[in-house]
Amino acid sequence: MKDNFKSGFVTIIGRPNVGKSTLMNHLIGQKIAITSNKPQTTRNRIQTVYTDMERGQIVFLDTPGIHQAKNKLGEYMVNVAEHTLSEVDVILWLVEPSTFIGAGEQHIIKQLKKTKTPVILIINKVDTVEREKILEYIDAYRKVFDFAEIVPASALREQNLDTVVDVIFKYLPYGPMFYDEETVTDQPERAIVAEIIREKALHALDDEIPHGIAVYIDRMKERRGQNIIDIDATIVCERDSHKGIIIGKGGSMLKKIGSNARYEMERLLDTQVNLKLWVKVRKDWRDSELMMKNFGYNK
Ligand code: GDP
Ligand code: K
Ligand code: MG
Repeated sequence: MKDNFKSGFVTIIGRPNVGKSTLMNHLIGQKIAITSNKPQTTRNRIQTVYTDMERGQIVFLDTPGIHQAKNKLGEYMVNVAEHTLSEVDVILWLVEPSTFIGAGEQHIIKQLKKTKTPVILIINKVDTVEREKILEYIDAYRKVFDFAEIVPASALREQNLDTVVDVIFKYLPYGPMFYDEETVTDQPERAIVAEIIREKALHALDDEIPHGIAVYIDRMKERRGQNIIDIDATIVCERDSHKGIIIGKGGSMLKKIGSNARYEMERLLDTQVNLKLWVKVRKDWRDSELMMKNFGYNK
């Protein structure tokens, strides 16, 4: 390790769907956080690690979005996000490429003004706009907050991500390695597997249901001497009608979710996966702290 090795914590904040999870996955070069075009895809704080033996180690915290809470799960998610701001060394704020700074952004600015942590603004998804417009967006944001840096980028197309890493290192303090070189996340395999199933369900289902689902792993076991893992998992939803939709005609929807999830698990775990899925109804679990704890959303 070098004398001038840097290390620290970086939180990625921003409104739902701006690309926070996508950015984190592409920065560390591995898909850990699930992504989808639906808001509130990310519920817990997920930690990932980027190590460059020459420069340092960045620990990223992918947080749920900062927004107005509607139920206990919402409150929990907002708490996790706002709490993180003062604990980290650098804040990455992701925004859509636009000059419009609305109520959601104003709410975030209010939170940012409470901390002394340097804020790097990432104007994401610049692959979707004309190059000439980017300066206007930078200008609009420069006026509303004193950013340490402003970087236009595309998380999805991996444009300008080297610059993102460079500016993060610029603001990180000198420090030790927190994790060994191979570590990419603090998430246990079981949690990642559950999240993969939740992602495939989000992708396959209509807008109404996904907010109300949780996934837990009943069993995850490697068959001795064989390159195969048996995984039993349960998708929890809030209504009987939702259960019907998740299962689908003749089980077709559940089959689709299962085979998409299995494909990705096999790539992640580098083994064959035998996945069995169940669906259960737990009415209003998002308003029950006890049930939330059960599904891994701990205060
Ligand atoms: P999060 O809610 O902020 O974590 O957002 P996600 O990472 O889940 O991404 C939301 C959606 O935006 C997904 O469909 C992504 O594929 C898409 N997305 C993320 N980054 C980019 C980008 O740089 N360009 C484009 N075109 N789409 C992006
Ligand atoms: K999302
Ligand atoms: Mg996310």
